[in-house]
Amino acid sequence: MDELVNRVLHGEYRAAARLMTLIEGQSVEALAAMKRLYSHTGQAELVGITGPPGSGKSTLADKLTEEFRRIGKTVGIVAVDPTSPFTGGAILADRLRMQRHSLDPGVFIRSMATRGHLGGLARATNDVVNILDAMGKDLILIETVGVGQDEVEVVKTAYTSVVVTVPGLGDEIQALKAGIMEIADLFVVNKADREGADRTYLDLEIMLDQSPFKGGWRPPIYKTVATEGKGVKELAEGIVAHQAYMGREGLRDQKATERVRALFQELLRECLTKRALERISINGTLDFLYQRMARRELDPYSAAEEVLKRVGL
Ligand SMILES: Nc1nc2c(ncn2[C@@H]2O[C@H](COP(=O)(O)OP(=O)(O)O)[C@@H](O)[C@H]2O)c(=O)[nH]1
Ligand SMILES: [Mg+2]
Repeated sequence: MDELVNRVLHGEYRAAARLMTLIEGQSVEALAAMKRLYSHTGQAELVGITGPPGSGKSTLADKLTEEFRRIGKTVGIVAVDPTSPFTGGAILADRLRMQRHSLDPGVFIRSMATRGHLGGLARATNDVVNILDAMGKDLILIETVGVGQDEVEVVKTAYTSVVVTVPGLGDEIQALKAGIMEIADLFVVNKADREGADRTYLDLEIMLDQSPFKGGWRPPIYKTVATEGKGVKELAEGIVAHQAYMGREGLRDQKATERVRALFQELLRECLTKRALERISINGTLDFLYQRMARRELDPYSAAEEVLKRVGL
């Protein structure tokens, strides 16, 4: 494991991929490695890219990567997309995009399996982000579909959040408004080659006019055609400007603390639950307990309190 950690710290691609696989499999050794890597994290810029499926997030991430490579930054991409089944077309397109960068040692791309994370997707994503950070990647793009709570949690951990929309999503913008709208630092109207882009742009402008925005930053809106790379340079500049703003105002440190708080609480929840359940299970199962609750011989409220007492809390 020491060897693996050292190789990750030297930015070795295969070692990082191996550790990420161990993390996804919840291995105990992986946890030991994460402990050792932690002090080497904190340098990377974290950029979340969220929006509905098919809005062009992956294409944008790909083109942004090109742009950031041009200015000499190394890039990590973490793609979290529960709507992309492994057999689906989107993954195929993602694979092709990944291949384009596969010869560039300055780029590392990882797709997260969205199922089977005992510790939660947000936790696993955080670990992968930390590995990329420890590897020395300057910028980490985190692509998620803005659907579930899990994905929102993931985006919240980024220092800069880009929300992607496309023309003709009138209702969707309303929905966005309620949820991830408030976390957007930059907006993108992608597929600006399609009809209605100006309208969507205007809708967003109006919405921004009506909402009190955070501090001194009014989220700018960019029109892009990701497939052609149009508007991507401006978007990259906008991201850099936001990073500078965050640093200047001390907001980056604030976000970093928030990120650590979320990670710590998630870990604590995970450890406590695991230990407590182990303590009360018989032959590795809790079925007897659930059956008693189902028969109404025991109520789950008292049972939860009883468990805490037994672990000394
Ligand atoms: N017309 C047009 N198509 C685009 C644009 N950006 C992406 N696409 C296409 O939209 C589809 C979904 O893109 P993808 O990046 O996989 O979306 P994601 O699901 O948000 O990651 C792909 O077929 C892209 O080629 C754009 O600006 N204009
Ligand atoms: Mg995608």
